[in-house]
Parts: sequence; structure tokens; C-alpha cells
Amino acid sequence: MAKLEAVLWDVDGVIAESERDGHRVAFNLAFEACALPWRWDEARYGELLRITGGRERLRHDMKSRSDAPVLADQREALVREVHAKKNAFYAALVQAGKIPLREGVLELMHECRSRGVRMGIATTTSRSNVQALMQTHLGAAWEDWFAAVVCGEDVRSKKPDPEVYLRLLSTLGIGPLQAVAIEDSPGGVAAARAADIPVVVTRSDYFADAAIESAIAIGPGLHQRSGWRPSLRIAGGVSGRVGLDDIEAWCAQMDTVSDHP
Ligand code: XBP
Repeated sequence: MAKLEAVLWDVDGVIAESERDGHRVAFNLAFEACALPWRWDEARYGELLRITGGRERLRHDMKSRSDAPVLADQREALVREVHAKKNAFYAALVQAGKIPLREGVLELMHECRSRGVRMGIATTTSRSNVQALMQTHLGAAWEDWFAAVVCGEDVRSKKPDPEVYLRLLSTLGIGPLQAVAIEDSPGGVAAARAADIPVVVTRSDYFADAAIESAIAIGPGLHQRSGWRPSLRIAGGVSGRVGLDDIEAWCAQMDTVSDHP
């Protein structure tokens, strides 16, 4: 394993639990604003998360709705209208403080900055959603924190395709073994692995029970040292959380673990 040059962050599920109380709620508000009777409850949204990308998710759901427009251009216009409204509602929810960062995220970001480990964002979500979330939590200069930000509109194929990660590596000018990705979903892990990048998995609400293949570590979150595979020393480390030394140790060890809860 080469020296760790960059930490590559997934957004939804890793930086914040933004799906159930963020994107899902915002979609339902958008349906209402478009006078549509459709609503996604928590369970249905969990099923739909298999489809990455908000517009793609909506298109998929419309296939099973008899009251969706029949003509392709009308259907696509409705997808675009609902999605634009959804992103506006999502930004408002974020700005109202409804979507906190996951515990341990800000601390690891500060540590990367202070130790000169560059950071990148690798997400299938829209740039406007990343902007709303990061600006709310990191301030107006949030982009200075990241050496590269690759979002849904920057790629032709979204995760599980590796394109988002390959673009990050090329922008950063590093090889896959000089980086580590932090992911929560099987699709995100597959995308990073297909780019040969080692992956640390922080379990999220919607993917708590999903089968994960070939991560270098799987655990409950960056805020705690217990519950990780490979295990961490419970005592020690930086302030009871997962830090860069731990991630570098997992990278050096390079055991791959899988989890089929
Ligand atoms: C998560 C997603 C996104 C969001 C919605 O992406 O699948 O589609 O649910 O985003 P990631 P948009 O885990 O890669 O951050 O509506 O903007 O597509």
C-alpha cells in the first residue's frame, strides 16, 4: 500500500443520513407541490434506493403508476419538474438544520486538513444538494476543503459504475492505492472497488443489513471504535473515534472483509 494521499467521501449515507428525512421528505413535498397523489413511505423509499440518482429513481417508480403520463416526453418533463422542486425542498430542509453531519465526519475532515491528506467527494447526487449540505455545515468556503468534487451531472454513468471514482483519481493525479473511499451502500462499494480503490464502510440506516463485499473495514460509524471489522483497539486512537492512523493501518493490512448480515 502506497502512502495515503486522499480520502474520498460518498455523501448520502456517509457524510449525512440524508435520505429518509431529506431526499424522501423533499420528494413527497415535490409530489404535493405538483398536485400528484404519490407519496413514498420509509419502506418504499428504502426499496427505491437500489436505483441510484433521484431522477432515475422517479422514472423507475413511474413505470408502476397507472396515473403517470403515457407519452415519453410528457413523462420526462414531469420527472424534471418534480426533481427540480425536490432539490429546492431538500436545500431548504438542510438549511433549516434537519440534516446534521454524521458523528465523527467533521473530526476526520479536520484531521485530513491538518495532516495534508487531500479530500474528494464522489457522489451520484446533484451538485446543488452537495452545495447545500456542505455550505450549511462547513461554511461558504467549503469547496476549499476538497481537492475535487464529482457529482451526478459530471458523469455519464452513476454508481455502481466506477466513472465517478476514476474521474476523482485522474483529477487528483493519484493511483487507486493512494486513496481510500468511505461508502455505505453496496452500489457505492462496487463503484469504488471497480476502480480498485480500497473501501471503508460506515453502515447507514438504509443499508444496515445490506451485503457488502470486499471492504478493508466495515463498522457502525466514524464516531466509535467498537463494532469494527477488522477490530480496532477499543482504548487509544484519537478521542474514541476512527482517525487517519486507523484508516492507514487498515490500508496497510489490506485484509478484505465481507458482511452478509
Ligand atoms: C445517493 C443517491 C442520490 C440521492 C438523490 O448518492 O442515490 O440519488 O438519493 O440525489 P450518493 P439526486 O450515496 O452517491 O451520495 O436527486 O440529486 O439525484
